[in-house]
Amino acid sequence: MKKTNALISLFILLLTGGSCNSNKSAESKSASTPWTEEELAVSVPAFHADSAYRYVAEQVAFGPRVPNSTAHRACGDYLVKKLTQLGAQVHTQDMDLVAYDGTLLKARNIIGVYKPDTKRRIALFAHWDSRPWADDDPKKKNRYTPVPGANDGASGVGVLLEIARNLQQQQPELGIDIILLDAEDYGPHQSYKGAHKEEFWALGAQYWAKNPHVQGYNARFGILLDMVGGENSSFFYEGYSESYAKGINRKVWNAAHNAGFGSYFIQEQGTTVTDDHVFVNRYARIPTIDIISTDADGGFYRYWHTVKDDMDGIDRNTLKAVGQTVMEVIYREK
Ligand code: AHN
Ligand code: ZN
Repeated sequence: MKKTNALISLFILLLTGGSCNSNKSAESKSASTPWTEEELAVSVPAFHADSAYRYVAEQVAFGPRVPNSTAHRACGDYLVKKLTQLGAQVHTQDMDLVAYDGTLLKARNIIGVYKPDTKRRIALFAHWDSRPWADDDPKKKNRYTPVPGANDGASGVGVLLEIARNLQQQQPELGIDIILLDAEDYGPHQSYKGAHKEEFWALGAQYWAKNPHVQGYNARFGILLDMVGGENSSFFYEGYSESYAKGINRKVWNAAHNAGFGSYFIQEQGTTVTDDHVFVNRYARIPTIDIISTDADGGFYRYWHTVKDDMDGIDRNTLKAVGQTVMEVIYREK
């Protein structure tokens, strides 16, 4: 009897590819590989969420970082200064980018390099611009107002600056590049009547992926952070990341589970998102994943592209979960 039940269960498991939720035990949901002795021997510094939170707030305080605005220029200067203070060798790329509607964007990618002479490298990405219009706002009157971009933009950069602060204190084996991309979020307004193309997004990433800051640049893998500060965030395996860099997804989610952040990093498939990493994979051919918060229905952050994407929505616990997880990965890499 028991044996028959077990066989039926196995049969169902095979039929469903093991993805049936009701059939999944708590244990199999949080399955992860423990670190090896060698990996465990590494001391990974503590990511300070308060410090990351401050870096997020400092960007938001400039106002919306919309390309061609004064706040955008000032925040760019701040980021260059900050990365320099934090001991990185800083490269900037000033670009004239053409938006979907023909607007010329004076844009700037900002890259902080640690251990420039090391061949083995990891690239960490986030976009530092913010969206010119809150076109997902529930109120019609707000849909041409710029978003504060606390979560959508500043959160990823804030986490990377806190990682940079740690890199200055303790260097991992590999060289690390902190790559702050511009003009991610100047994609067409929802009211736009023309064709919506994915190349309208992530303009700074497309530039960088075709013209990296160092000739012949390569990295073992890349990690993009997007919307990593929202309250009650969850992170699923994003679709493009799965097709281009499945092993990196597993590595990162495994690290999260080992570090106790399994409640944030859900080991299940999520949405497919056109984001900076798509072009890094496609043009620079660096296997790169996107850590991007989505809910169980695949929707983005609740205040995504609304005027409420401000500091009130930023939760230090989420910054910590993501920041510590990325540090676990980069410090244990040999
Ligand atoms: C699109 O909506 C096509 N991509 C979302 C990428 C994004 C926008 N991430 C943050 N803001
Ligand atoms: Zn956005």
